[in-house]
Parts: sequence; C-alpha cells; structure tokens
Amino acid sequence: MQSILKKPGPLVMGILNVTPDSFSDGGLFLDKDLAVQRAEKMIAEGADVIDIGGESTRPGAAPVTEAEELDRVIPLIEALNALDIAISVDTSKAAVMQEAISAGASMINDVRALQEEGALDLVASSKVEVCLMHMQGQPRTMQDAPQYNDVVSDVVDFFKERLVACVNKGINKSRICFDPGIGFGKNLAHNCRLLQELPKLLIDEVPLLVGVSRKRMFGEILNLPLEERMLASVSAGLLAVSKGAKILRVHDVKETKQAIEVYKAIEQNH
Ligand code: 8Y4
Repeated sequence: MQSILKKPGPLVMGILNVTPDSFSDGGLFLDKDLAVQRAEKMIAEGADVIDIGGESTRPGAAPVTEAEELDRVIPLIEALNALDIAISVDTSKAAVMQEAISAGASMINDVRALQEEGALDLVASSKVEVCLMHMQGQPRTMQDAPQYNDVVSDVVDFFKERLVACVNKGINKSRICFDPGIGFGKNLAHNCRLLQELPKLLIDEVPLLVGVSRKRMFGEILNLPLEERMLASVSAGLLAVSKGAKILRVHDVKETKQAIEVYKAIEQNH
C-alpha cells in the first residue's frame, strides 16, 4: 500500500467520478473503460493520487445504495492497481471502505469524516490513511441556508473533535488529513473566509487537503459555467497551497501541476 501523506507536498489528487450517465446493460463496461482512460491521462499529467467517487456528493444529489457504489468503485480500483498509482476512495459507507481497502485503496476520503455507522472502527482496523472533511448538513439540502456563528472556529472545533475520536480508536495521527469542505454547507462568504484563514486550520501538524476545483463559488464570483472555471480553480488552489494546503483535489491535473511548479521555483529561490 502506498502512503500519500508521507510524500512531500504540494500534492495533486485527480478526481475520477464514476457516477453513471446511465446507459442500460452494456453501460457499466463502457463507463469503466472511460474511467481507466481518464485515470491514465491524469497519471501521465503527474497526479500523485486518484480519488475515485461512486457517490454523487454534489449539492442536491440523491443518495446512492451500497450495492451501486460497490459496483461502480471496486472494479475500477482493481483496474487501477495495474497502473502503480495511489488510490483514494470517496465514500462514507463502512462496507464500501472495507471492500475498497481489500481491493488496494490507500486512502479513504470521507466527506462525513467517519461519522457513519461502523466507519471509524473499519478504518481503525486497517492501515489506510483518511481524509476527514467538514460538512454542514447533508448533500441534498446543505446549500439551502448554511449558517455559522464563526465558520473558521466551527471547522477548527470539528477537526479537533474528529481527531480525538480517531486517535481514541487507534488511528494514528500520521494517517489523518483534514479538509474544510469548500462548498459543503457553506455560502460564498464562508468559503472565502475558510480559504483566507486557512492557516488557522493547521492543527497539530495534520496536513490539509483542499478541493475547490470548478466549484460553485467561481460561478458566483465570475458568472462562468462549470467548463470555464479551470483558471479560477487553479488560482484559488494555488492560494490554498500558499496558505498551507498540502494536497489539492482537482479536475485539471496538468494545469495545477504547472502552477505548483512555478510556486515551488519561487519559494526555493528566496
Ligand atoms: C464540478 C464538479 C463542480 C464537481 C463541483 C463539483 C470534495 C470532496 C467533493 C472536497 C474532499 C465537487 C468528494 C464536490 N468535493 N472530497 N468531494 N474535498 N475531500 N463538486 O472539497 O467536486 S465532491
């Protein structure tokens, strides 16, 4: 199993969605081949880890059954094992985590931060790394009326609480990273404050993962559709790196790697 968190950063996590644009029977095969091709492209572009997601966590998305998630994710992990790349699996379900770990995943990326039934124990009984993300509410309704007393301190308190819960179960701190969950029960002002004050989220040397890629906040700032948000995403991602993010979760691997290379060259020569 590959360690992701032990690698020196900044790192790029490439997003690989396997939520179906449902064809009938032959559909799954097609989906898988396409997904493997997208992964190969991201690896060639320099992705450090591929994040496979079988549950749509986009605002308004409906929940997915365990069997469906397993069907989408496990065959893809098996196919990617041949490619010598670290694999992260975006799931909240203990049963999916278990099968994903058996199939070779190195990280569990859980937008529910191991709060679902059995998830904490399952990760504790394994050696995988885990990303603990902050979310207010549930995907279907989280953007209806996000509210905080103080979004930064609420997220900090959440991280501290989840860290204690994990360490008490035997998950070593070195296996954990945090993620503020940009767009997950947060309005534009909340997202901006979290990015602006990212250094405040650096707690106990736990690395930070940040996902801003193509998110709604750029639609709000620039009034651009999804497919035109790459430059905004890379810019905000680089700002996150400069404020302490170790891992960026992105769609656009090649462009993000370029930005990070420039950042590193500047930082090394000061
Ligand atoms: C276009 C495509 C526009 C996708 C928006 C989106 C995060 C995450 C997601 C994140 C971690 C997304 C699974 C939302 N975001 N996991 N997952 N951090 N750790 N929306 O920020 O990408 S899904």
